[in-house]
Amino acid sequence: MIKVKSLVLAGLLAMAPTLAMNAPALAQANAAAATPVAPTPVDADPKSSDPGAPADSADANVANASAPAPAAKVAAPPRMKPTEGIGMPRPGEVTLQEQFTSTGHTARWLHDKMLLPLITIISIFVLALMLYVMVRYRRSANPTPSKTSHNTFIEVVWTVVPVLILLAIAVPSIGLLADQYKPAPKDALTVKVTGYQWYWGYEYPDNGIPEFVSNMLPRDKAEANGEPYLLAPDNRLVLPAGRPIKLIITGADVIHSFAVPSLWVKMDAVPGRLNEKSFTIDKPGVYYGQCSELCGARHGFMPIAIEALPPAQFDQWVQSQGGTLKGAAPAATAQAKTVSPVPAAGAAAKI
Ligand SMILES: [Cu+2]
Repeated sequence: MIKVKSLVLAGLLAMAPTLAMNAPALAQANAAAATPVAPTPVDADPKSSDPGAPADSADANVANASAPAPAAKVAAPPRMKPTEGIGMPRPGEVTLQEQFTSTGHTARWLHDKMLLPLITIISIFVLALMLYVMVRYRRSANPTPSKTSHNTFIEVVWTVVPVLILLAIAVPSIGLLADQYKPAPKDALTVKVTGYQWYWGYEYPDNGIPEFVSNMLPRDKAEANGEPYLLAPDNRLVLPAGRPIKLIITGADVIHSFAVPSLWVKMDAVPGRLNEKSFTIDKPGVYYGQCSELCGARHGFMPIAIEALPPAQFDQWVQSQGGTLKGAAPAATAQAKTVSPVPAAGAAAKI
């Protein structure tokens, strides 16, 4: 026994210098690992910024990532105020949120104009039929029941009618399903979305804007901004309205899900896989969403806000982040060519 103890002691002594030497390195590594993960207050996180000025934090990132510095400093457009009840749930709401993409309009039409009326009519019809049978054929009113066991006509009807109803639903439903996974057009703006435990990272490869992260705003800051607490992050995903967008969605650690109900967007963010979601936002606005795949302790605290800007303002925002415009705006042709895979002539027509 004594021998074992002394062996353990000797072992520990032998390891002591190694441990001591590694301690600072370990502490450093831990600190580095903890920095982006810690759910720190907005101001304390070096990658976050004052919610009133989303541009600043991304500026810091741009500087760190040795992106080409812009010739002249462009001011970011002011942070857009959300409209009450738009791009967010409304109190007491039972249907889908108001939609702002074409697939969203189709989906809402299918839900509100087709599925809801159909299930209501069918439920009422079946209930009425049952009530009628219970009253009309009760024992006192119908003492000698009929022995009928087959009625070809009725059997054909109750087989064929449901088949026709299902076919009628299938046509728009399959179309909607296909629309949801339609690949983005070639000129779409690509943005990479990465889910982390527990925040989002956004990167604009087309514009040369490196990744910046988006953390939830604490209650006092969200309320001071006039934004919904638990839905409002510090840095928003800024996108152009009216231009096709391609989101490349992935996860860094576990499976998350990038979901914005009012844009009909919900796509899993899976580590090691690049999922694609393309859409065009109808009009400028702030559209809120949340992580929709249970991803750990703070799953409920990694909100999403998409700020859709008019195209000109979006370009201003890109420049304020030190990014280059996708395509070939005459002044930035030389820079843009290096960034954009789109031929300059085609791209010029777009701008
Ligand atoms: Cu998540």
